[in-house]
Amino acid sequence: MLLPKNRGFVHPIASDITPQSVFHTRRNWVATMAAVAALGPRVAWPQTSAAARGNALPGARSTLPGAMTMEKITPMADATSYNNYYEFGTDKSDPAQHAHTLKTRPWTVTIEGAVKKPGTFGIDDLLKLAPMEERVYRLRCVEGWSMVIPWVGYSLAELIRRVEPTGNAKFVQFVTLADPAQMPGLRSSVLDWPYLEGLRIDEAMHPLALLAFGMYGQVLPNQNGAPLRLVVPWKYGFKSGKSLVKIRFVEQQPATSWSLAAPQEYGFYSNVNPKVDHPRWSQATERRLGEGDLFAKKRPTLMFNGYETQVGSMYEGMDLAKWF
Ligand SMILES: Nc1nc2c(c(=O)[nH]1)N[C@H]1C(S)=C(S)[C@@H](COP(=O)(O)O)O[C@H]1N2
Ligand SMILES: [Mo]
Repeated sequence: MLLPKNRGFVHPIASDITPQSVFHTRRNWVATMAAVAALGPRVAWPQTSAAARGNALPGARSTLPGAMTMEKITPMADATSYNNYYEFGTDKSDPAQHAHTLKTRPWTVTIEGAVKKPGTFGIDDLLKLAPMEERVYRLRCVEGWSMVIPWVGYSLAELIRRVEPTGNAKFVQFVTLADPAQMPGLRSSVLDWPYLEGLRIDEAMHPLALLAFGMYGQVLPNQNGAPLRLVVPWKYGFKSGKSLVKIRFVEQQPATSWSLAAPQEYGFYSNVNPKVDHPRWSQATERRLGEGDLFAKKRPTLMFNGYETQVGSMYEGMDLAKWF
């Protein structure tokens, strides 16, 4: 593993992060409830003007255990305007403001390393690789906010099986786009670019690990990781790399951008765990985007973000305080 470099990076402290409840008003509430009521028992989400502009990308409702929480879906306007995509700036409003410069066609994803069938795949072929499913997942950022999103995509395992990993493929590294011409945030050295993430091979093969192409029935907005991203719902949000361009199968635990920037704060595993606090933020509770005002009660954070039944066995015998 590479040695971490100290670049004097200081992640914003909790009080520096504008609570989303202040960032947005409750303007979406009435529209949300009206839309939910109108659509009946099927998965429903607020239809906003932003929603109306996107290109449709429907998915069949997933039957995978854990893939359909009954919790209230976060308004699309909140999920698309308050998020992290550091290649477009470090403020929560930067991705929505600046990600329009991202060009999502042509787009390829290169698969390399310990696989029998390496290659470069075009985005339109990847879209046809497996049937699109709609999965409603919680995603929790280590900063303490969470959301419930109807993603559209298929299990990353569908792609992995087709490239036939060899016995040396113990880990998977994800490399995302780093093009200074499209991404103003690359001028900052806040992270090592390209943004790197990684999973152990069994985690990457877990059916809940989603290769997402859309959300809310539409292709992904740029700020949410177009044209394709990972969604690993039992891990902190930063494990879900956006705008993937390369997937590498490797024998050793790969480098990841957040661990390189601050290894004492961001471990390789980063499973959501209310009992293991981040050095500067409690992980015991969370605020749900789009829900209530500043004084709204926080929700308790669940072990593995509520996916313990599905993923817990992968970590049996591991000291999760050590392997955080
Ligand atoms: N390429 C890239 N991917 C990224 C990030 C990033 O800065 N760059 N931020 C991560 C973090 S910290 C979170 S919480 C989620 C946010 O995802 P969202 O847009 O669905 O809210 O994206 C993750 N993926
Ligand atoms: Mo995050």
